[in-house]
Amino acid sequence: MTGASPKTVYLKDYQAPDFWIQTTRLHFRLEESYTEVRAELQLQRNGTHSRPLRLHGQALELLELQIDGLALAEGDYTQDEEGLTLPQVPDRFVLTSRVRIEPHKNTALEGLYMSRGLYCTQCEAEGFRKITFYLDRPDVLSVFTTTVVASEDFPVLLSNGNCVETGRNADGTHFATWHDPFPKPAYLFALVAGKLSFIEDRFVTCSGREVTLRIYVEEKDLGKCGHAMRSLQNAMKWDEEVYGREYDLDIYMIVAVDDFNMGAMENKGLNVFNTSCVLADPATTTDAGFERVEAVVAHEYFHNWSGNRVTCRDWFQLSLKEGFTVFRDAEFSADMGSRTVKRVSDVQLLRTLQFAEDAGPMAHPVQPASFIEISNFYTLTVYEKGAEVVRMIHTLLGPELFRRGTDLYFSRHDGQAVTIEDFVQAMADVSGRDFSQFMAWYRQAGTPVLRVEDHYDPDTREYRLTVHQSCPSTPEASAVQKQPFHIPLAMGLLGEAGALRLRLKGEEPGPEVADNTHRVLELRKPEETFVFCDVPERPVPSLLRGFSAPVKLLYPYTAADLRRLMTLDEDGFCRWDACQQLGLKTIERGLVRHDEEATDLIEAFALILEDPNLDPALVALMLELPSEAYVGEQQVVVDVDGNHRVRKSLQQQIAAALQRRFYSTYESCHRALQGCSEQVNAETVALRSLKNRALSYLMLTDDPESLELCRRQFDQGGNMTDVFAALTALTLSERPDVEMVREEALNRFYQRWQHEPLVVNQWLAVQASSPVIGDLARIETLRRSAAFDSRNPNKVRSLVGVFCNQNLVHFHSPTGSGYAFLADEVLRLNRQNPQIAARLLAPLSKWRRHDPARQALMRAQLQRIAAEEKLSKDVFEVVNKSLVETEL
Ligand code: B3K
Ligand code: ZN
Repeated sequence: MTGASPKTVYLKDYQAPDFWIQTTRLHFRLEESYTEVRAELQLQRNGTHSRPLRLHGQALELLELQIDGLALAEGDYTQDEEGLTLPQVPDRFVLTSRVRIEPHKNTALEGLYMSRGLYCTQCEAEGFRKITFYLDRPDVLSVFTTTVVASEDFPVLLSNGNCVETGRNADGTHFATWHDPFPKPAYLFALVAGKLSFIEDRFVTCSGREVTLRIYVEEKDLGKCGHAMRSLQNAMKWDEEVYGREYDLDIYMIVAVDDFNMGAMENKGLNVFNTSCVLADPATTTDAGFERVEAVVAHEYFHNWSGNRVTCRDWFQLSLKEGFTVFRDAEFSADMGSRTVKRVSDVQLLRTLQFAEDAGPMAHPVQPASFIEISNFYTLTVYEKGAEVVRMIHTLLGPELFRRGTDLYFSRHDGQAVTIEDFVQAMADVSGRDFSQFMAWYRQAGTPVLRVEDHYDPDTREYRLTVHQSCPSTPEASAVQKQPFHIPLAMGLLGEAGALRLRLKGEEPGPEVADNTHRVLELRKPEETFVFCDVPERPVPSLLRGFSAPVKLLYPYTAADLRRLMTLDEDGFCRWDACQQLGLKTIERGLVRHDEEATDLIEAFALILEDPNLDPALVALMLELPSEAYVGEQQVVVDVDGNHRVRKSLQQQIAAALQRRFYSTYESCHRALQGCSEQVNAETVALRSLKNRALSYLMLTDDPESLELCRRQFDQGGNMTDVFAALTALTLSERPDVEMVREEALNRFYQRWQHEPLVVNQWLAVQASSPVIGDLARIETLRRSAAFDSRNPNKVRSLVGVFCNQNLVHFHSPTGSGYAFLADEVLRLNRQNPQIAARLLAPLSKWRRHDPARQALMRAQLQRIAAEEKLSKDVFEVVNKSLVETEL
């Protein structure tokens, strides 16, 4: 990197804007090779200062500038790479600018760009400044009126709000004018223009207003929009019922585009979505894909209140909208499907990837104190840990008070740009509770560790539970500097026959205590002891029920304790986690002993497979051994090869020992699914997940019959979930008889689906993630093939991202070839699409967790990137923070 280093921005330096923009009138002329943007801004000085007007603006060719209709001369302003300065302006005036931009050349997919012939925008966080000169900060809210002019080659012209006028011009172009009555920050602006078809439906709100709902896609995809539309309607209804939130415009539009840096964007009234989060059809989309569409559609819809009506004061408050909205969408998904399954999959994500982020060089608090490039802070910490923090508030207050808190928050701050503190204050005001210690969750990075000890005294029948909390050092603070967290610890006690009643010492044995088998203990000090009375036998503690806090919990469970939890606990999450812990213990023993037998696991899994009361979807999850990533996350030095070897050996033992049971499970699920293979509902999804778990184990045996079964499922599967599960099983099997079948299946799959980009992505990902076939040679071949397109983020994620994050043995090849491959990719993307480049870097940034030989190789690649001449701010920040000398 040469030239000046990019600047760090600090939360403590926040200052209110010098000017407000009351109204914004935009006029876009979309020409063949460029776009002209005219902006008319009604500005107003904020206060009585005499500071200059400083507007953001990047890569804009300034054509004209006027104040109150009078053209400015060159000496009246200065322009630099970041924007425009006007030293002397009136207190209230209209600023008109005309600029030229080049959407066709915009490969960063930020600002106004083109995706497959379609104009679209992405403005969050700071993309609007690539469209016109503006106060591109979330605390400047303005009423937007937007006119889009284009040739008839772009028949659909959309922007935020309601369409107020359309028409034709004398030169053969046409136009549409949109008006959004709700003041909004520029990051919520959107424009779309192109050839699009749509499906339309409606929603009648709780106050009886009719809202038009439209989903715009390419004509070929019209048949795949039904699920997104139903999800939207369900989300609208749910938000009215659960949060009392009603939609506010006459129309709600979703547009699907192929080239998009993330999942979707909540622009007011005009969401822009990655096709992967809109399109769903049983023939082309797996059940997981359906769930993702439902979750993302809901998430963006919920932002209309948590993010748009009440927005963020500055980008350090990002979790104000994202953490809260993820919590809202998670609860929605839980209500639509299985609560436990949703919780388990969220916890899996958190405990592997977010915990790793929290332990790495990019670790930051949910409310970061500083950043170089805000795009790097759309992280699992801000989103998922942020959602956990909101969930803890919900747990501490209970649902009724929490709802009163959100009601107060929305009504108090409607139309404002606020802070995380404002959100928590509303919760404090309705409950009278003190959240000052709780704020550490927002301000301290790192995953707290709870070490739990207990003692049972059969004479006094007292059971003592002692919890020690600590938090490791992270870049912003060392362990000793950290304040203890206020932690809700949901728990219960299990006797041999099931739940025991709970009475804490000092509590009267009143009626509330009589049936009480569940408690939320509140931890505040580094060490706390809770004494339970009248405990008839030595109990097994069921701790962190529902994953009540994003912490690592350490308690010395025996295999028998875990079996009790697995079979008897009232909490589905703890039952699942008991399986994970048993799996983890067994893998860890296997790493030391080499000949570890899976006996405990086999016995436990046999019990689970026979439990008629368990939801098949939960059974499927319980039968899955902890992922290599999760196992690695527990280790000081990740044992990449050992984890893979031991996990695989245990899986094979389980498969061999329970083969008959897996066949019968497969058969019974298969029978139950007959005639409904095209349906996607909670029941069929659950049955398929269990059936395919059984298939995956069966394919680890040598039995020829299982290969036949797999083949049949691949050939006949009436839906993508089954077909893809069969293909996945083929790519994970090391049996010699599989080889030919596998390559043939991969070829046929590609031939069949090559014109469906989203299916091709799955095809890339299944190969990229396979430790059996996904070596670097194959990845490079795929990268050069017609199936790949380096400008499309979905393709880059499916091939490069999946290889580097999920195919641990090959990415971490001792030759260092995987690291060099990733560095090449990052350097290429650094110029083309910095956001994606920086994101891809994550696995290299975790170099300190590896053995010395790998550390040296990973570090060398980071240094190679750091030496690049023109590093984007995005990549600069990740590379430099990763290389900083301080030991974590
Ligand atoms: N708010 C957007 C994310 C924007 C990312 C900008 N780099 C999607 C969402 O969280 O809903
Ligand atoms: Zn969001």
